Amino acid sequence: MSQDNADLEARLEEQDTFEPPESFVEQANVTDPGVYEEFEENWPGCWERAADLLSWDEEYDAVLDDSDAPFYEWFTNGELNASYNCLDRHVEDGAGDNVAIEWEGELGETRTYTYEELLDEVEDTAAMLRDLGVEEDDIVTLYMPMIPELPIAMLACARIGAPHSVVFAGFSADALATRMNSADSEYLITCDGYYRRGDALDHISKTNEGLEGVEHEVSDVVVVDRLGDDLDHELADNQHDYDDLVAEYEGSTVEPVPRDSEDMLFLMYTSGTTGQPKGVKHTTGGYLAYSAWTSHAVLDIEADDTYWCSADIGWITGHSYIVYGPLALGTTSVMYEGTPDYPDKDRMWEIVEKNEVDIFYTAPTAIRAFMKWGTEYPEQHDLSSLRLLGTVGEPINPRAWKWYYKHIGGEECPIVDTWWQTETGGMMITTLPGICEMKPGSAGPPLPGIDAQVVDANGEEVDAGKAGYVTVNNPWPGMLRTLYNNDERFIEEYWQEYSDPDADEWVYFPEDGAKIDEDDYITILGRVDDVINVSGHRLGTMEIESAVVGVEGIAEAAVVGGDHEVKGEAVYVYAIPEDGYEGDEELEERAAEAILDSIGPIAKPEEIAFTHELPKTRSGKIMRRLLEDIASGNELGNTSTLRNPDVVDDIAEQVSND
Ligand code: 6R9
Repeated sequence: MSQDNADLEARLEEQDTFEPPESFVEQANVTDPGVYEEFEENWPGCWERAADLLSWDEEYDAVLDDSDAPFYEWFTNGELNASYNCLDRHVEDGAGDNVAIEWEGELGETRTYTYEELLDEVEDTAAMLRDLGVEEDDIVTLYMPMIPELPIAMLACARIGAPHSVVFAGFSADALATRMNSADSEYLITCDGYYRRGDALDHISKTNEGLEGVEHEVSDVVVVDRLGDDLDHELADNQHDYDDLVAEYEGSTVEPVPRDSEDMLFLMYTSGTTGQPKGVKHTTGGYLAYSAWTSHAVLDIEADDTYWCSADIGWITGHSYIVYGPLALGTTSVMYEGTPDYPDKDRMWEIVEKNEVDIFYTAPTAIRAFMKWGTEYPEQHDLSSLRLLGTVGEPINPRAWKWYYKHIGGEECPIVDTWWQTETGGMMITTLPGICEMKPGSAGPPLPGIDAQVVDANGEEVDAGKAGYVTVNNPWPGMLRTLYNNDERFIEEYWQEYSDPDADEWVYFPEDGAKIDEDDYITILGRVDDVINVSGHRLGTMEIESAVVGVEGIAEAAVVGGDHEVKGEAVYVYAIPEDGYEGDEELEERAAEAILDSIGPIAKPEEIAFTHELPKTRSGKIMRRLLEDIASGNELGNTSTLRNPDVVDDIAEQVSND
């Protein structure tokens, strides 16, 4: 390392605040620091600013109706269509030739859709769905990887007022069945397979296995052919080849259906404390306004930008910040099918250079992997087109933040560390890149109009520097409206903890721990429930536990998250064999297999340790904290409150030996 470089590294290491670069501020979408006050003084009217980014078929009467809190309604009696807002209006405005989606296939092929072309495809698919019998409010399940047919199908559903429920393609057959059953969904769009590191993966067999677990009749399954001759498969009677079928509707005109602002746009299942995934319901007006507003204010997206969010559309980040937000603003959204290290570890930077990407939004787990691979990969490419970087999904450690800032942003791009959730629909806590100073490791202040704070167990705000829990006092347009078919659980999960229903005071509890500093910057510490965050993906430990105890020969299991250098957290399983069984390799394999079958490869355990007992408190509760410390290799605290302190050493020894 040269002396200059060494000086620079040393300076960066010590620096803990960063001003937004002048060159960025000069062109930013939001630059007036008065925006915070403006939103506060004119709340909830301030949210008109978000609604104004959309085209409404029918003006709304009121911004917010809180008469049945916490079942809030936004932009009441307004009418609009999400697909119209993401497509037609740009074409009508003369921007039909602008690129909407720039797709990069894993094998190096590309597909480019202008707004006009995307609209055509969406209309054809919408006509096809309608002819299959899909009616307004029917839930259509989309079980697809990162291929253009996925956003096309989402927008086609939105066009005819059929909510979609996207199931992440990496999820298992069981996960597909659970979600289709819960949503009572009779239509499915899937694909034959897809590529991972050059290999063709079979997706249709997994789909068919999942369909066997669907309890109601599935009317139609449409299968996209991604693999061509790379996979032979037979279509069942109710299954159709997507290309053949959609070809029959080429050139169709399908008028966008005006939807009430509060009509459901989509369902998205996410993990919670108990076993069953939660069906988070998002609506048309509030969600779209909020994803567009945050794309504008935080990601600084403009129509002539090329913007790339490297998330998968199967997660909320892809919904809000690959599809709905960016397309509502008429920008070019890059979509990458594959893995960051195929064919080589510079793939991401090659895509940035080739497409002259202006804005790049990714996850800390990816940044940690880039960092591990080394600076030579980004250095092979010209990244000077970049003007803003973002991260989401989990806390980013200051070292990874600084690496991203220096080696990807060339110290010229602000970084937005955006905290939010499937349930919030869009970003909640983050700096505004044209206004705020950045503090690596801290997400920043709540966005204008978002009344978030850090409180103790009694709901009192904690002092600067003390740890507590994030809560949000005001509703916001992008919030979930309920859990599908389960209003009761909606209240229990998010509102019970800190609200005072008698006083009609409602406080949203996201179940994250945090600290706040004297400038109101919030540092997120992680989940406080039984959810772990593996590579930015939320996994319920209970779901994994129930898969493991379902294995013949396993009596009891505890699943916890342990620290992991790249993934942030990794899955650790502690299990007790039943009498007559050995905790041997075979049992370990069966446990791993059960997790793969019930959730998918993202939940692959880092370690499965067998033990004759689990550490329990005197009241019989499993001491998860202790298991987490063992998994993370931390020093173990006091174990004297345990009923069975000896077991801890046994387990720790086993884990460290592996
Ligand atoms: C968007 C998304 C939500 C959970 C959330 C929190 C964690 C997300 C974060 C972050 C620290 C950030 N999380 N962003 N933690 N800093 N910038 O990830 O949604 O999959 O529902 O996960 O992710 O723990 O509660 P989702």
